[in-house]
Amino acid sequence: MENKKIGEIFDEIADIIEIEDSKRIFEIRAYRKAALTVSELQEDVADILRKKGIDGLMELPGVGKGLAEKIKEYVETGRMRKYEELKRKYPIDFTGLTKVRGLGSKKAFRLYNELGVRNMKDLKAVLKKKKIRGLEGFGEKSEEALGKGVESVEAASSRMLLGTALPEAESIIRKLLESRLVERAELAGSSRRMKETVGDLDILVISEKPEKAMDFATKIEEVESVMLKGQTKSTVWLKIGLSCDIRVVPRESFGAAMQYFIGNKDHNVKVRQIAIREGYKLNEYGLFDKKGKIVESENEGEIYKILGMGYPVPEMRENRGEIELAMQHKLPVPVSLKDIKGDLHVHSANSDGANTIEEMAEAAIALGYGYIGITDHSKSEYVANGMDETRFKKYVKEIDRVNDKLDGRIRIFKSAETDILRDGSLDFGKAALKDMDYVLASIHTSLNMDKDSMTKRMVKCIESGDVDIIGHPTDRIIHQRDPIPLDLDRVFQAAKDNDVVMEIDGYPERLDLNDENIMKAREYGLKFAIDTDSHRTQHLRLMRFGVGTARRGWLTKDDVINTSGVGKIAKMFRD
Ligand code: DGT
Ligand code: CA
Ligand code: CA
Ligand code: ZN
Repeated sequence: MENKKIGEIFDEIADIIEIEDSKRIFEIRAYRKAALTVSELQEDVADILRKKGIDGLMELPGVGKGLAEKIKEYVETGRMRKYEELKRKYPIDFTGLTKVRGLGSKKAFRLYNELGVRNMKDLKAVLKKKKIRGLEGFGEKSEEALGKGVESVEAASSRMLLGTALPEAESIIRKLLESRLVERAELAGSSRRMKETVGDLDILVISEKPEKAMDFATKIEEVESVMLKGQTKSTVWLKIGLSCDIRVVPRESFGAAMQYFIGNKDHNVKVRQIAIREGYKLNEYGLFDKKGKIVESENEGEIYKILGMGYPVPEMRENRGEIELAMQHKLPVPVSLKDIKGDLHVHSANSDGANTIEEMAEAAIALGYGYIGITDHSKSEYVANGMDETRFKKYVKEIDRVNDKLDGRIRIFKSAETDILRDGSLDFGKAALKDMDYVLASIHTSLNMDKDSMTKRMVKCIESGDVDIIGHPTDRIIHQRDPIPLDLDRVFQAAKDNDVVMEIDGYPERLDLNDENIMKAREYGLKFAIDTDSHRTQHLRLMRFGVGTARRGWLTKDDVINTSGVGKIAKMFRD
C-alpha cells in the first residue's frame, strides 16, 4: 500500500514550497490536506484507481485533478517527477527531520544551508558538536530542545504500538499451536499486560520436542532474521520491526514462568520480597520452601494464593498499589470485553468514515451489541469533512431511517463528535444539540494554548450543561503528538460536579485517557465510556484495546457506562 508514502511525498512538497515562497498558501494547504487524506485513507489508492480511475481519486476530500494525476503517476511508475525535481534542489529528509518536535521545514532548511544537515544522522552529529547554538536565532535553549526532540523520536522508533504488536503475536502463537510441536503457547511480557507500547514480544511454550519447536519458531513467516537460537530460547527479529523472545518452559513450572515473564519487573520484585517474608523463595521455576522443596510451580494463581494474595490480572501488574490490595484481598474485579454492550464513538461516511451508518450498525450487530452511537464530525473539522447544521439535519433523518429499517435489531443513538472551540463553546447550536441523544465533545484544533487557557476551555465546556461525554480528553497521539496541556484535577472535578463522562478512546494510536489518567479520574468517582472511535467496520473490533487500558486503570464494570443495556443507557442520556 503506497498511501503513506504518497502522503509523505505531498507533505515534503508542501515543506519545500513553504521554503521557496511561503505566500503560496493555497498550494501549500492543498498539498497538506491531500497528504492527510491519503495517508489516513484505509482503502489503497491503487485499488481506487483500478476500480474508479482518476475520478475515484478526485472524489477524495481535498484531491483535485492535478493531485489526482500525481497520485496516478506514482502508483503507475513508482515516481513523481515534480517531487524528484524538488528533491534534486533540496536533498533534505524533511519527513524524518520534521518529526523532531520544534523543527519545521524552514528551520530544517536553515540547518541544511548553514550546517549541511540532510537527515537525522547529520542532525545528531551537529547536536553533539554543539554547532546549532551558534546559528543566528537558535541559541543554547533551542539546541537543547532539539536534542530532547531527537531523543523522543528515537524512543518512538524503539517501542511499537500494542495495536500493531498484539495481532502479530497472536498470529505467531496460532502458527506455533498449529504446528503441533507445542502443546501450549502463551503471551507474556508487556503485551500480555496490554501496555500501550511494547519493547519486544515474549512468548512461552510447552513442548515435548523443544529443538524441533525452536526450529519451527525461527522459520515462521513473520520472522525476518534469527538473532539468537538456543535449545530452549530463541530471539527473532520480525518483519514488522520488532524482536520476539520465544522460550520453551517445562510443563511442571509453566505457572511460575508465566508469573515471572508477565512481569512487570517491579511487580515481580515485590512479590518475591513477600515470598521471602513468608518463608519461601520464588523464581521462574517455582515457589520453594526453606529446604528448597517445591511448593507450587504449575499454576500461577496458586502461587499468589499461597502467598496470601488475591490474583491480580496481568493488566494490573505494574506495582501501582495492586500488590497491597491483593494482600488485603481487595482487588477490584476489572471490566472485561464481554461486559461491553455498545460503542458510543463511531464515525460513518457522513464525515470521514469509510462505511455507511447502516454498515456500521450491521457490524455492531455482528459483535452482539445492543446499541451504537454515530458521532460524525462537526464543521470545524473540515479536513474530516465535518457537518454544518444543514447537513446535520439530513444526517439525523438518515439515522432515523436506518433505525426504522433495522427494526429493533440494534439501537442507533444520534450524536456527533462536536468540536470544543477555542473559547470552550461547541461547534453546534442548541437546536442541533437537542436533536442528539447525547453529546460527545472533543478538542481537535488550537492545540497550542497554554495550560491554564486550555484547562479553562475544557472546564467551560464541561460546565455548559450541554455535554455528556468528553472524547479522547487529552488528544494525544502516541509517538506523534503530546497530550494537550490540561490541569486534570480541575477537569476531573468539573466533570464530577457536572456528571460528565470521560472517554477511553480505544483506538490504538490514542488510548486516551491512558491508564494513569484513568486511575486519577477514578479517584474522583467519574464514569467512563470505552469507545473505539471507529472509522470503518473493522475498527469496531479495537474495543479490546480500550478495555485493556481500562483494566490497566483498575476500572470495574460499574465504572463504565457502556456496560449497561440499551434501556438503562437511553434513560441515563435522557436524565
Ligand atoms: P517491554 O518488552 O520493554 O515492553 O517490557 P516487558 O515487561 O515485556 O519486559 P521484558 O521483555 O524485558 O521482560 C519480560 C518480563 O520478564 C518482564 O515483564 C519481567 C520479567 N523480567 C525481565 N527482567 C527481569 C528481572 O531482572 N527481574 C525480574 N524479577 N523479572 C524480570
Ligand atoms: Ca517484552
Ligand atoms: Ca523480552
Ligand atoms: Zn476526535
